Amino acid sequence: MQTTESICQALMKGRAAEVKLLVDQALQEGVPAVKILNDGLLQGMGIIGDKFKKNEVYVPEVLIAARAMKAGMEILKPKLVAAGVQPLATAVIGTVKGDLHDIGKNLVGMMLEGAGLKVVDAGIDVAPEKFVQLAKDNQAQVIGVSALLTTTMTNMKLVVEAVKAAGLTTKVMVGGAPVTQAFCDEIGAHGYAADAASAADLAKKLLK
Ligand code: B1M
Repeated sequence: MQTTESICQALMKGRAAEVKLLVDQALQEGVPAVKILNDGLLQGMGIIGDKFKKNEVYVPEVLIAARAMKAGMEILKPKLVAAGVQPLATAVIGTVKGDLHDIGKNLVGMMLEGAGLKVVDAGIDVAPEKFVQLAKDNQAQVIGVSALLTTTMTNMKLVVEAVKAAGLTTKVMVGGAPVTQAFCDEIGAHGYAADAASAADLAKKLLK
């Protein structure tokens, strides 16, 4: 088995220490950093994302896979930077104003990173102006807004309006338990995803 395939397998099992060792081994073998990223780490995270969508794995498996990816990235990141590899795009994510739930939002962030995006996490209870400011500061192509409460999801509309008012072309995607495609359409957001793995697919689609 190629080392990148072993990295993919170890990541899917959430074996962070093994992923670290294998990434190091692949680098020693002269495998290019970008190949290790694409065929090892991102491949593994992509498979976990698909399994998550099909309910073949659940939140804990995604969390430990993401932790393993992070461990591999610690070794790989300096090599990628040295090789001039750029992230696919930048996404600012956060939970909408008034809302303190962040477990789903964090999962979305992990899946976006797993899809090759740089993620700027604005945190929870994020005001529309803060989303806009961070999008500007980081030249983000995507803003991801999460809401878990029927009382706070309405604040997503304010984010869409603030982005428009600032003249940004940044795409706004929304999600969270009470959010639906119909609500997304109603507030004029660019896209809705039902789960974290679909959010990563959606972000890539919105970038095209
Ligand atoms: Co809260 N809470 N909570 N809570 N809480 C819910 C959401 C609730 C449904 C519970 C219930 O009554 N059955 C209910 C909302 C009712 C409603 O509005 N319809 C509720 C309530 C009422 C409240 C408080 C008002 C309670 C109170 O104080 N009286 C309060 C509000 C505080 C505030 O935010 N201002 C409150 C507080 C809390 C805690 C702080 C205790 C805690 C949050 C801890 C934390 O997040 N760090 C909490 C929790 C844990 C929950 C439940 C139990 C679990 C939420 C969760 O993390 N789910 C929840 C009940 C439930 O869902 N069973 C509940 C797991 C997570 C992985 O799923 O976040 O849906 P989820 O994310 C999914 C998708 O939605 C999607 O991807 C994820 C998975 O792939 N997704 C996106 C999420 N964001 C996305 C963004 C995207 C795309 C997809 O694109 C950008």
